[in-house]
Amino acid sequence: MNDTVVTYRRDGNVGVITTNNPPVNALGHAVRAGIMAALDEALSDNDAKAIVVACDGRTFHAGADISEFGKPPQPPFLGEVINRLENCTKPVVAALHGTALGGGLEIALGCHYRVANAGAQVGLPEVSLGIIPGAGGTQRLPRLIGVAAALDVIIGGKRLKAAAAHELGVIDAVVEDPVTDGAIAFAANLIAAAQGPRPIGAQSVDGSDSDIEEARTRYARRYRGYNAPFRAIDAVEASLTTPLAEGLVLERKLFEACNATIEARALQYAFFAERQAAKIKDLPKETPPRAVAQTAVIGGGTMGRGIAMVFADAGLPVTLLEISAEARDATLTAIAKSYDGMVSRGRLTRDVANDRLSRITGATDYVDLTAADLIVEAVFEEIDVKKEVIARLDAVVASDALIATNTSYLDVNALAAASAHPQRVLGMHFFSPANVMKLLEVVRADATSDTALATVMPLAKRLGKIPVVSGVCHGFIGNRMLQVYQREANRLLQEGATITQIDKAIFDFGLPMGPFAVRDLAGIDVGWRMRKAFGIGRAQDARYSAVPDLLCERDQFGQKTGVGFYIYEGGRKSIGENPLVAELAPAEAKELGIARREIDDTEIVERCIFAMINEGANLLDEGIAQRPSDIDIVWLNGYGFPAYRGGPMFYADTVRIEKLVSRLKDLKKEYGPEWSPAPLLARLHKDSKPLTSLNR
Ligand code: 3H9
Repeated sequence: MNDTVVTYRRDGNVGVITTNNPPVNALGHAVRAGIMAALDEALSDNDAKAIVVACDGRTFHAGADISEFGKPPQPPFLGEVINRLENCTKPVVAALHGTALGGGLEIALGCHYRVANAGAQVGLPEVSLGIIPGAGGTQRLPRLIGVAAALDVIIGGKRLKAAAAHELGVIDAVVEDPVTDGAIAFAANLIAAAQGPRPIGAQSVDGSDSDIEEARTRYARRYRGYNAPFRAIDAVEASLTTPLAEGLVLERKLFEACNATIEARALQYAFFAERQAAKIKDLPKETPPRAVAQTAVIGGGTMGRGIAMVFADAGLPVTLLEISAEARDATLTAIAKSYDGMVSRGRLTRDVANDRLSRITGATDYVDLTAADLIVEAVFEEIDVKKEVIARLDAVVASDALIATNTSYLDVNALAAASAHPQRVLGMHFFSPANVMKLLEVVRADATSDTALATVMPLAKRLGKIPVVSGVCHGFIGNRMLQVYQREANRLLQEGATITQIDKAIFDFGLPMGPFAVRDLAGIDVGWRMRKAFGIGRAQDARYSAVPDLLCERDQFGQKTGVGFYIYEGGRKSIGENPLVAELAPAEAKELGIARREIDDTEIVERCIFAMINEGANLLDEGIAQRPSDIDIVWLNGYGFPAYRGGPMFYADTVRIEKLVSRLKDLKKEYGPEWSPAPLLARLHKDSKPLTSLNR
């Protein structure tokens, strides 16, 4: 097998080692063993005076094989392969294209010279997988480019494009395609100039303790709750004072300790979960997508504007329909202002911003949408308004054009029925701000065609989104779970906890904000209007908390009105709790006959998070979510669930289903049937299986 994964050939007096391990030339066991065998050949080939290490296919090695990390390691280890490359007596040149990441870059750093084509990128993304570079990256990169720049790559996750990598000295030359030929020519020049091996390990390190301390401070907030980034800083610190061989031993130790953490399991799980989410179980693989060349958005509110920018950013022309010329112009002005902001913050060049803006055309007449292949409606969250929009679209667009609704709660089946071609209707639930948030819930109505799904899932990736398919229910996957999470937060407030305590307990668990702070940010009125529209209140839930509604009745909507659960000064900065909340909550408890008491943080976290997990299990049983990992991807990318906990369903397994079910039963005794363990959890408990065993 090694023979076919890694091959050796000679081109003139250059030996060429080539890996071909699709899709990304991951450095699994066969590749490592193959490179070792090919090196034997290259070193014993007397006619080979230099060696090139290259890959076929779309990329140079994109890293170690992540799927091997949970299994017992099999020699040769990557570090051994790399040490052998570095110690080669013949000069070794790496030929980089695509994404030379993690172990891929480490291989290149073991080589004596590196060339890349213009499109290549290099990086060390290990901390995003809960580990540190484990094959020399923390020791060789600082030696090559200095500690400060290495920390940007290793901890900051900075990917360097070929030109930047060249400027920093990571690569020696940018060459024409095909890159392997460029590397062979580079090697031939080395031979001609009698240039020998040039191991990085022999170089000294440019940096100081203050670089290390600065990084510890700089990344403390970004990586709150994480382990790996700080162990990576420890490893880089060692490069300052220890010889390479010692540094490598320490790095390996830290790598192994990191790889044994829940954080590593969680982040590696999330890596594969994200890719799995793009796959729809019962969608025939060969279903051809519909071409999407022209898009349209209806409604220029916050969501509509953001969605139009998503299309424009991805290179798709988009027509934005508004109700009047004034509204259209105001929308286009607001979009131009958003791009201006990005330019002034240095996030885009003026040319790129202008290019994107030029793809957005305003319109006020449905006939201007005739050519659209995909139309996303983002009008007012009112079913009759949306039905009318869909019917009007039906009259002008091609009968197979796709119509997506950006609704957060409405019944997508009912909306699809407003079209004469319900198979073309689906939900595309973007999260706010649409041009920033990665998550896209793709809502599959009963009649939605395979073609519609086969079009939108890959399109989402092109748009830079992470798509997760959801069935139709109130709130789909994310917001349905959010509702029970908020329900529990409200109840804890009724029962005696303060909003500050609840928010802090959830923040300490790892979410970026607690449930009350989030609602103040998004606007408490959003949920209030939705509940009014759906008639949600005490009729369905005897312990329904009216506190948020009572605030809204006083026009206290959160940050935008300067007061919500908290009071704000100068817009976003909270200066303390709104005293009204501390009056309303006990009054409500009294009215409902609830005895107030001291509540500890463990109970707060358990009730908020376990309620959400139980609802997630119901979503699986109802077939709304395809697999537990899809739910995790929704919560990691749409709601800031701490990635080092893997998402609510992965987290449930770390708590253990047995403990979860037992706690749910206790809560049921105390609070009622809404705490009944989901039938799926009860079954898993009976069979002693984790939730993640259902991922496929
Ligand atoms: C590391 O190197 C540790 C070392 O320091 C030392 C250890 C001792 N392994 O993303 P895509 C699969 S840690 C296994 O859709 P794209 C992926 O699951 C590693 N499988 O393509 C998918 O499978 P499927 C450091 C991998 O073009 C298929 O390949 N490296 C790996 O959008 C296509 O992937 C990284 O963290 C892997 N390393 O993006 C890089 N990578 O088709 C991780 C991919 O069955 N990879 N697969 O769903 C990436 O960031 C992207 O895959 C990449 C391509 C940018 C390369």
